[in-house]
Amino acid sequence: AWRKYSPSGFTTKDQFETEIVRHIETTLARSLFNCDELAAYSGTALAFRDRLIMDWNKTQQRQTFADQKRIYYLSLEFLMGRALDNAMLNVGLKNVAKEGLADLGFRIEDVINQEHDAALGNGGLGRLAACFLDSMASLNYPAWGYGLRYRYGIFKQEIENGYQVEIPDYWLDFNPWEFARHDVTVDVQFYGWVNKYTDDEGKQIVSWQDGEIVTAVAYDVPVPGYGTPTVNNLRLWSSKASSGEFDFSKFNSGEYESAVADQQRAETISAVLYPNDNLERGKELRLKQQYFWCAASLFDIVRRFKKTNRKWSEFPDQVAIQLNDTHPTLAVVELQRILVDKEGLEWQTAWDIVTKTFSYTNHTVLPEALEKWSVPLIQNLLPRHLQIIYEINLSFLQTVERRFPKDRELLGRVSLIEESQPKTVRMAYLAIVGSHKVNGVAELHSDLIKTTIFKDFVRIYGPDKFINVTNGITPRRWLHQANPRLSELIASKLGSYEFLKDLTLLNKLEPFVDDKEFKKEWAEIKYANKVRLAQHILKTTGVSVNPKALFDVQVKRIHEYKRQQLNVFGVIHRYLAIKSLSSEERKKLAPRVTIFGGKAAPGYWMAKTIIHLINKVGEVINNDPDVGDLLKVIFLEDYNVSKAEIIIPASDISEHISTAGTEASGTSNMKFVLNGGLIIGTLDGANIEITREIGEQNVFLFGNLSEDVEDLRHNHFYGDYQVDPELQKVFDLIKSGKFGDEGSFGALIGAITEHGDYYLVSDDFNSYTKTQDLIDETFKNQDEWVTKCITSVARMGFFTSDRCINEYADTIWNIEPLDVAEEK
Ligand code: 26V
Repeated sequence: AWRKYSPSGFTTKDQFETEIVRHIETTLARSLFNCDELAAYSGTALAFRDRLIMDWNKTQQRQTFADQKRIYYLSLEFLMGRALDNAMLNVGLKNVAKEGLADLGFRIEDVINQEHDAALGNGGLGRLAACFLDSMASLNYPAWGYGLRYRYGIFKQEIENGYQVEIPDYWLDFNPWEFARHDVTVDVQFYGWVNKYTDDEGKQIVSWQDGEIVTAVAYDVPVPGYGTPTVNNLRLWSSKASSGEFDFSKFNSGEYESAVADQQRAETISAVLYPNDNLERGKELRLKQQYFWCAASLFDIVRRFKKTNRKWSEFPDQVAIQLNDTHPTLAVVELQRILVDKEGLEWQTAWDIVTKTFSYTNHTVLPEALEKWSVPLIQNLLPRHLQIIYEINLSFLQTVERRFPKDRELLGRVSLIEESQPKTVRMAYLAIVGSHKVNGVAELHSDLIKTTIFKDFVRIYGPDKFINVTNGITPRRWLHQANPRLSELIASKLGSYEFLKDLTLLNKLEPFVDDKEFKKEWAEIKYANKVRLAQHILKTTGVSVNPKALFDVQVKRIHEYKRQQLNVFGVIHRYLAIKSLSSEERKKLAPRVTIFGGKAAPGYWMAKTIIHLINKVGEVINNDPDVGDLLKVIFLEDYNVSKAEIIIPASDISEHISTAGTEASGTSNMKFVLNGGLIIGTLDGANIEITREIGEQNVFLFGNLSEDVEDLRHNHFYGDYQVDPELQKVFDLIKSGKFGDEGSFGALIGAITEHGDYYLVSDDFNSYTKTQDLIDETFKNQDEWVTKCITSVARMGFFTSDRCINEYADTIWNIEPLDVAEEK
């Protein structure tokens, strides 16, 4: 029905062909005679971009006209992946493009594959932000994303001799999906000093003076919703030297080189995405990035609000700002500064507005990931902000003292300033104090933050400020786009594609678990997806794998807490078992392909050692004639969003095996199950809720519970503790030099045998391998296996990011969707 609102633009194949040819010949100035796949991609992208622009403009007009509350999602990461396929599907014209491209001699898949991923994120947190943008647009929420336009996204990973090598990801050569707004700029100040004085009327004036100015330039990216004319905006800021600041006298005095150096220094701010995930390092440039982006975004938001001529007290009725982790916490301080220093509001009046505006999502309990910025660093870079932070702290601590007069230690514990050497600002605490709601991302995680890292704040503010919003994923990208055949099969049974907008409709699939024909088609689709992945594996690694084998997948950032080491030790254990059998006995085994993928932070030595071990183990096992098809070990290079779209639909079992209590939610677990794969997992993060939804009989759970982790860790140091004997055999083989590099692999083992086994690999090993044996047995009965898969998919409705966004809208943002039907 929405299509009647859609603007002029192509709708037929012939019109599409006219558009693509026009773009190739004029926009790109290329001849049709040497039109290669890249040119075909460029022309197609430009044609679809034109279709989005009209709806985009209308959406922005509609939102301005409606003059209602907007949500601003501040995230330092948006892991968008590719845009073309998504745009074609959301506009509903992929088939038109497919046929048009075929006429011109191209296969649509090859054309889609030309696009470079927009990889402006590390992992879960960044991809969640991208799913949220998709849902906010699809549900017609008036929403903007704000982020940084990094020139280099997350590095490209290559594996050389089994080691990870990082290659810069220069991705902006040709990007048709962004629009530079050279007229939308904000000057951002750094360094300088604070001048406090009393003016002629006796008013106290605070002014932040001098220092250096860097200009933020807006780049806008359209975010199309699915099956709606809403196209929201993602605004990314790029840094450049301010024209006002640029010191032209340097040219004249012959200091050309130093003038250029100034320019480059400004551009450095938005140059590169920090590749750490769950590890904070306190680098000055990162703090500069954070403030640059917060200041530009806040200025933009305030500018838009001021155009409405409302009273400041109405700001929180017009504006909701969500802090994606603590990275944008300086926005809290910046809004307070604008209201007090620039707009002249009373401190308390301003602070009420600030806290009603902001809310904060926590994504991790790992202590090494919690942001703490050194006070001297902030003092130097943002002198006025440091004063404001101290004032916020003072008034906060006074309130706490009044409420808990006898508890002196409490003040020290909750202070925004940690009395360390040097002193640091605890950003999570600042985010809590500056927000009206704080949420975790899965039930267990939300419970854990309330009882551990934020316990004191629950006492101070009461329990209602801390809530749970379990993560979700967009079924458009992660089912319809990544697995079109499965989506089509589901639609054929449910009678429409309506489930892509209301994922709970999947429950209507459940009656079909006994439909023989349906099950056969289901299995065929999984098999075809596995064949496709097998081809990718052959092409990229040279290893040939049997698509009939069980595909066992672990793809995610490499981190000790995610326990890829447990997986690879399990693989070696399996190898030892195979070697110990006679060739007759081996015939009874279930063949398996274990697939790993994921990047290690460049400075995370232990994670890189895990990658090395996986590759070396693969080399030995894949070339052992005793093993053959029974076991293959694959490390897939450069795991990213577009590779995930190939890997996830091809999985039989995927691994979500973090030490209980460490993975806040996990979101790939949801993607795998939605694509008809089963999971092996610990009782951690969203695995718990997935189990509750799809039923315990459909999940392979193992390992210790989060409530027992503390005691187990204690026991490693003070109890009588012995490494699991089967795991010891694995260690012995590694130490024998079978996989080379005994030295660094020794350190991996030492972390378990000598240094307390913080991630409880040994404690969970037996349970893990037993559960893997159960998986082998279950997989032998394909009929039973497919039943489990279908039942699970039918029960996954809860995990759509649409549900998640509606929860944020109702319980935190207090905003309503914009009725698109009202527009004529
Ligand atoms: C933290 C840091 C620390 C400073 C250096 C750069 C950097 C970059 C990213 C992060 C975020 C770490 C937190 C994170 O990604 N958490 C993940 O969030 C997912 C979405 O909620 C969730 O599913 C994962 O379980 C959680 O690990």
